[in-house]
Amino acid sequence: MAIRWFKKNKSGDDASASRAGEESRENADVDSPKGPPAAAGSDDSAQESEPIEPKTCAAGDQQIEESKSGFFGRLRKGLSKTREILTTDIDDLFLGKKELDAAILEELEERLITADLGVQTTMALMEKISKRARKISGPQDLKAAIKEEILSMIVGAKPHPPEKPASRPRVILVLGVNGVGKTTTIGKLAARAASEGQKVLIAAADTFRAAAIEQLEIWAKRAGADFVRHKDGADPAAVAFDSIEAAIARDMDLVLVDTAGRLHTKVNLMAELKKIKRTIGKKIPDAPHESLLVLDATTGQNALSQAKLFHEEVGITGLVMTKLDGTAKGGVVVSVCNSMQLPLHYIGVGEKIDDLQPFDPEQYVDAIV
Ligand SMILES: Nc1nc2c(ncn2[C@@H]2O[C@H](COP(=O)(O)OP(=O)(O)OP(=O)(O)O)[C@@H](O)[C@H]2O)c(=O)[nH]1
Ligand SMILES: [Mg+2]
Repeated sequence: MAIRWFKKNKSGDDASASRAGEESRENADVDSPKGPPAAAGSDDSAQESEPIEPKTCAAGDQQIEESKSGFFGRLRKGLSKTREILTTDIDDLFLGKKELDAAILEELEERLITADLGVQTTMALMEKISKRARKISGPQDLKAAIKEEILSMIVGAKPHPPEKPASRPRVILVLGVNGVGKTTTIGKLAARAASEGQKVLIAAADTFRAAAIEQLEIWAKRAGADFVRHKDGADPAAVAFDSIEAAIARDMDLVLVDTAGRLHTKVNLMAELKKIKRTIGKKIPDAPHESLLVLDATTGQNALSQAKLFHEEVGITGLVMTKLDGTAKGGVVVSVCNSMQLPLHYIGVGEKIDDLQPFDPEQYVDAIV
């Protein structure tokens, strides 16, 4: 059933995958003329590109306003399209009958795939629901069963409070394909940390895209974070290196490193990320303490393949899922959590500075079912 549906719709998936790739640095190269020359066989090229005097921004001019219920309200609203697909008319499905029969199961299966749970996760969920079928009588039972089984699939992705790193500052490297929301997420994370009293420094290691540095600097100002940049086209590893050095000198608590969007299939761009990681590790041996992969929920199942490939290539420690506001593809969270053994640290539900919250599996299930 699901396979038949999947085949029918696969052409659509491919289209979204190639859309995600279109804007990527398809032809960019680690040693492309856009970047500075890399030193032969050495990561110490990090020191070669010309630094511009790091700037310090004024202390936090924006407070994070949030209340749990307020955020849940926004989460529910943002995920209303997903919820509609999953649960609307479940009552109608049972029309005149009490038992969960094959026709209802087939309809449910189609809904799970439409909400972007992916074929594998849908199959696993259907198996669990089918096993409980005899005990399900009526729509409320079915909704409760879906809720429970989805929760069991995503609860493992609940993030644990970060361990205190052996060394300060804590360094978080942020990566992902083009346009997923890396820079925005860094701005939001910086604001959260600053509002908790942490001293935050943001490193502009996306030196590739025009205006990327200015965009990040605006976020740094809003969050009240320090900001370290080089010239456009500089070696991103050099920016990372100087940022860590500045953060140590200024006794910072947290360094957030922005990187250029890159397609997960481009070997040379993955090599560039590995170099950034190695360079950071030269200054602080156990850093980066986190390599956060940002995924855009609206890309649906493509987000899952990004997660798999980035993890294989550079080793990520956790995930952030953005753009859950207004998407009908909220099921991708279930799919990613079920398939990847990684914590989902944050979810983004809007473009504003306080539109980022720690992932809470119970809340998430309540918002989609
Ligand atoms: N609706 C919504 N939009 C978001 C969210 N997060 C980011 N965006 C928007 O997505 C767009 C891209 O965000 P960026 O932060 O620039 O993405 P990026 O990954 O840094 O992009 P590149 O640096 O070009 O690879 C911007 O218009 C953001 O406002 C979110 O949670 N919800
Ligand atoms: Mg960016």
